[in-house]
Amino acid sequence: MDTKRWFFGMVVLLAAMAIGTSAFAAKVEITRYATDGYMTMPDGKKIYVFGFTDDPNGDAKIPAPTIIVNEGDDIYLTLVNKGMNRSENLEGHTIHPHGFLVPAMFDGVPEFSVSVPPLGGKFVYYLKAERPGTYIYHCHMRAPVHIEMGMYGMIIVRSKKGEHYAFNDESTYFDREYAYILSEFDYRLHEAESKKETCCGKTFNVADIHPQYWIANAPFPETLKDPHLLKIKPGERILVRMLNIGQESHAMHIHGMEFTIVGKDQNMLKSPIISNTLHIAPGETFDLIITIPDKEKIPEYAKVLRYKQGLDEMFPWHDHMDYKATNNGVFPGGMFIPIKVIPPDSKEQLTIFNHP
Ligand SMILES: [Cu+2]
Repeated sequence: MDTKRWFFGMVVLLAAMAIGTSAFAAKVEITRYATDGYMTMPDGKKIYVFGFTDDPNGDAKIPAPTIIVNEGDDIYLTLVNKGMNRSENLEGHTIHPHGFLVPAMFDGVPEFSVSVPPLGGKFVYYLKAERPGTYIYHCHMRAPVHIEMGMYGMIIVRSKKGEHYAFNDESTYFDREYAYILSEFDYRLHEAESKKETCCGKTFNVADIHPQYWIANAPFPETLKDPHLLKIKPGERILVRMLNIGQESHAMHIHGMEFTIVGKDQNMLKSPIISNTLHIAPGETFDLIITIPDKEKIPEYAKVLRYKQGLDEMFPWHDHMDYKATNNGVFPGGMFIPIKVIPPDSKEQLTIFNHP
C-alpha cells in the first residue's frame, strides 16, 4: 500500500471512530452517598436502616434512587461514604454493580477490590452500559448485613432501539413502565446494628434472620401511592422491571391478568414465557410485559363493573407465600402490589416511567 492510500485510510478510520463514539456513547457521572436513617413501617414500627441517597445532606433512601442510563454509555459512578447521620457506626461501603461484567476493581467486593472508608471516603466505579436491561446496585460490605439493612437500588439500561423498548427487539415495545425492588427486614438485626458503636462487634447471627416485614419498593399499604401503584388501561402494554435483592425467594402471583416474561438478568428471552406467577430468587431480575383484555373482549356484564366511573377496579399482585403479604403477621401488608384498572376514557394523566 502506498503512503497516500495508507494516510487516507487512517483518516477515514479515525473519523469513523470519532463518529461512533459521539453518536452512541455518552459520559454519565452519577453520585451516591452512603449513610443511614430510619424507615417507619405501616404499623408504626421505626426501623434503623443503612442505605444510599442522591442527596449529600439527606438520610438513606430505601430503596436507593434508580439509576437510568442508555446503552453504550460510559458510567462514572462515584460512591461517597458520608459516615452515619444517626449513629456512631464507622464502616466501609461499596457498590456492587450486579449484572455488569466488569473487572474485579469495579465489582464492589471489598475483599477483591476496595472498601470505601467512612467520613468522606470516595471511589469512582467505571461501568460500560453494554447491554440493555434491568440491573441491581448494592453494597457488598458484610453483604448479609448491609443488604438486609437497605443498601440497594435498581439500574436501568435503556436500549438503543428507543426508550419504549426493553431490548433491541420490536416484540419488547411497551407504553409505560413500572419498577419493583423486592426485599425484607428482620427488625431485630436492625436494632442490633443501631446499638453498635463501632465496626464488627458480633451482635446478631445472620443465620438467625427471620423477617417480619416484606417490601415491594415499600410495604403495603404504602404501595397504594405513586410510583408504586400499578395503573393499567385496557390495551396498554406495561413493562414491569422486577428484582429481588432480599435473601428469600418469592412467588409473585398476579390476579385478573397474565404477564409475558421477555427478559431475565439483562438477556432477552428467545422464547418468552406467559405466566401468572413469577418465582423470583435472590439476585434475579426480570422484565415482564402485562396487558389486560381490551374492552371489546370482555363480556357485557363485566364491562359494567370494569368501567363504571367512580368504582375503582383493583387487583392484587402478591407473594403467594401469603404470610409475606403481612406487616409483622397482620394482613394485609408486606409484599403486595395493588393494580388499578383505568377506564379507557379516563382523563387521568398517567406517568410513563415509574420507579423509586
Ligand atoms: Cu455498606
